[in-house]
Amino acid sequence: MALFDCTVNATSGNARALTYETAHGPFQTPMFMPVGTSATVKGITVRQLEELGAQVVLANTYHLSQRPGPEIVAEAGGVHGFSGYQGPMLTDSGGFQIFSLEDTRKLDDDGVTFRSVYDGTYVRWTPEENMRIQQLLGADIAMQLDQCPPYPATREFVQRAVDLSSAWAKRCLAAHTRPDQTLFGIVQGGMHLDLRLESVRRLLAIEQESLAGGGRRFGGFGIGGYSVGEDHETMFETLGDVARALPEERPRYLMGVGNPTTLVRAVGEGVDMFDCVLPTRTARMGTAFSSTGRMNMRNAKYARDLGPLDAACNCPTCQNHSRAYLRHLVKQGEMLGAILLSVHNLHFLIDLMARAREAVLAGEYPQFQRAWMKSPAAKDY
Ligand code: PRF
Ligand code: ZN
Repeated sequence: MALFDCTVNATSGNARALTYETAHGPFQTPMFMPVGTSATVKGITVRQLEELGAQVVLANTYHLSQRPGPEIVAEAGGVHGFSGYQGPMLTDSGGFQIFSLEDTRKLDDDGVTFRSVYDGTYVRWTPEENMRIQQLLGADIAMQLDQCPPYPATREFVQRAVDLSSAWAKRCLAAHTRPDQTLFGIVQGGMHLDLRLESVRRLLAIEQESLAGGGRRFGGFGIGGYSVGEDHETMFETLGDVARALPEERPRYLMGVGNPTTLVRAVGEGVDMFDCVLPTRTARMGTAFSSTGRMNMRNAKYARDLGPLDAACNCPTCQNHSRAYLRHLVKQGEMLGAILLSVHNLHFLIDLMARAREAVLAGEYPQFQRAWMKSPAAKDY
């Protein structure tokens, strides 16, 4: 297979199983991607990521561009050489971080100016500058610079975010030249189906124009702007139509979503890839996903519970440690508690998507989804 080729191995209902080729090997979908914001999945070693069966690991352009800086990462061999992770990697553009972390930012048609949370200095990003940084970071997949509107937002505000994100998509695609890296466009449009479909049409038109001029195509598509405060059902009113408006033979990546039940439902709507800090962030707060729903490991009911965290799980944490021990670690603020729960939560989502893929390959995804929705794991959704 050639670089960035995408093969549809099977479909079942609207769910898909893809294989995608990168310079650091293939990945297979449906897939959950652990988030390593600052080129580290917090508390987890590269060896553990491999053992967990992580396929693609994320890093964030915002954070790495501020510390240690893209030149230092590039000198170290890019995000792969720097972090030691040799599988496929993806950098998010950082657009989302600017719009969520920064209260002092100024948007204009040409780009965005913001104050770094690291040292308060002003930083100017045009789409071209963002591409320069992501090409220095050298992940296998780069994301376009986009604007993610908050929720709720007026229709006019969301329309402007689509206009700006489309204009930036075109400039990012034109500025992107690194041969061993591909660029994903990002769909915006808030909760308005017509604006979302307009965003898709514009991305595809930009790509056609680029190809006609001897330029590149998008390697896949991010679906941004969801999970920004709306409830689950609101997202599902439009998600399926948006996903299925995108080209069939390219990956669809729902950005920043990590709730297990949302993943199962989104795969059923034709989404292929996910990332989220949820499994690792909640682990650091003492919360575990499980086959019986979320567990708060601080709870006194686990004080003398010598059973495994989740009897249905075969991760290293569940193979080796009791609930009583995990509760003790979490209660004492021991760093091992956060690490062991992070391992378990990452395993939970990675394994869930591996099983989703098996179901698609067997032609049984609708049954898989129905069984999940009836299971106790879906209850605190
Ligand atoms: N855009 C980008 N990254 C993102 C998002 C987005 O809209 C979201 C929204 N859930 C998460 N991460 N570039
Ligand atoms: Zn486990």
